[in-house]
Amino acid sequence: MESSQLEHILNTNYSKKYKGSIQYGTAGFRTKADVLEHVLYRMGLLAVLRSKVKNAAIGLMITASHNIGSDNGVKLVDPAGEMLEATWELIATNLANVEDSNLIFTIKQIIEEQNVDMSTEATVIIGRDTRESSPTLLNAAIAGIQALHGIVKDFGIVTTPQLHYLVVCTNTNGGYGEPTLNGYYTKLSKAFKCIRKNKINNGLYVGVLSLDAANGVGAIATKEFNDYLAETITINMYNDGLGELNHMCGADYVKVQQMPPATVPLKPKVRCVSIDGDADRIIYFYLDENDKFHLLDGDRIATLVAAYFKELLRESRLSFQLGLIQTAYANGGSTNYISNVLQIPVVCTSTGVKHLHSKALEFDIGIYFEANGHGTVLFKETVIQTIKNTIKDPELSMIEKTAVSKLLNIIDMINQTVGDALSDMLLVETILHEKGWDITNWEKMYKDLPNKQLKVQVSDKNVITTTNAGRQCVTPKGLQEEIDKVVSKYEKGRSFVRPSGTEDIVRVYAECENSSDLNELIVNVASLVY
Ligand code: NG1
Ligand code: ZN
Repeated sequence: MESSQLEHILNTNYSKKYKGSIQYGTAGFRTKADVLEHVLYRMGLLAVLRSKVKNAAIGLMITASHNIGSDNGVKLVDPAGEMLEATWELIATNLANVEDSNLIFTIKQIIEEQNVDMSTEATVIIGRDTRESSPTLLNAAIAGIQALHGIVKDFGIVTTPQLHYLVVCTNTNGGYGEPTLNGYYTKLSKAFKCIRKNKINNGLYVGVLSLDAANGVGAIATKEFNDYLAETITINMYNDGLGELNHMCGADYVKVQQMPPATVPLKPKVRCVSIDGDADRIIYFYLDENDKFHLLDGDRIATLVAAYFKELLRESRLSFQLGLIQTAYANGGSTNYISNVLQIPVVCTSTGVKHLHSKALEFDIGIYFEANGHGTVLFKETVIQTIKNTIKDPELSMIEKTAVSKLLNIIDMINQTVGDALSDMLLVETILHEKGWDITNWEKMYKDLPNKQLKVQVSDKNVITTTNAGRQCVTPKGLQEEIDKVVSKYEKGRSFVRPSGTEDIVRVYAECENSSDLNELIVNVASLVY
């Protein structure tokens, strides 16, 4: 392709004014919204090229998840709903940072190096969260897509997992579900209702919960979803969009601060959930009779789900290989419980769902959750087929048949494309309902080690590099030895530091047996980072 054929892509409305460099990180580009317009334009261009290479629709989501309202971001979604392939992350970073004078050359280079057939049709499926800056950034992305003659399918304001769902459904011609929001709500709610059979309460389980929607897009989705779920569960929503996005609320705030969100009225033992700004994370919490806060995070959800699958497989007499994927942030109490009590293999990967997701694909049924509540369950296609064939077996006993039929509904209830707060919530509610458990029964499965996270501001976070799934520092030289020395003083002590991929900070994590030691431990480790 001649450069002259690309001249029209130079659009002065989206020229690069930002002087700093920006990186496609753990969750795409994420930074102050006002420096992102040229990035969105260029990601529009790139999404078209990616779509042509894959000969399939590509997703483009405009969100900064749990970040403050003035931030924004963009990530591309590959055809099967997974995060953008790693080599293209580098291409994206380069494209976002080149000067305008090099834009045509860079696009030409991508076309040549990736063998892009420019005659292939391209489709980009777009979604955005509720941020004020999102419409402007949307226009920039659309301009980029149209500059390379791509087809835009704009689904407006949707949650991140809804966007992933829409991409997969589009690329499978409806095989995964109908590629509309109605299709999404119908698929999930139908499976939920099928297992629950209109019985709202069961034993100690009461079908009422409070939901903190982080004043984000999850509030809109929850309102819409409620119409499909009516009479099977009552969701009382707070932080429903009128307040400030992610401000003193949402899953990240509750998890990191280990305290309830502001403005959610709390009654003892009432199940509460917090989702994040783009509704791909969920955590549970409650207050006890003494107003003590109890958190049930992603690790708790993972263990509940893993134990449930183990039970269903035993009852159905199906033998599939179960695996559970965590990151370094998983509480040692949960890892111990999964390996020693549930006896399910556990794998630890680097932070960021793409790492967990790809590892989970290696198991017949791969359950993955980050401690912050981001996760889902993946089933191999052969597993789904076997389950579908088994249900037709006339020899099945009643117990086997019930378990197999539950498995089939659970598969439909789970958004396998990515962690999904609303789908995960239905899964947890289904399991608690079935067991007749209240939230304290669930919490009794195992004991969390007291734990804490800190954010440390440093002049250059990238001075710290890590290995072993982020658990050990490689540079600066000597830092890991210093950390080890501190940690060795505490019973069941564990601590690590790593640069965040989404914020300009270094994260410090620590856990140990005695809560009275925790502050000292984490402060001592954090002080090594300054
Ligand atoms: P970083 O900022 O790289 O730690 C955070 C979360 C990840 C993941 C991404 C994407 C923690 C400790 N880290 O990544 O788990 O969710 O954001 O949103 O929660
Ligand atoms: Zn999120």
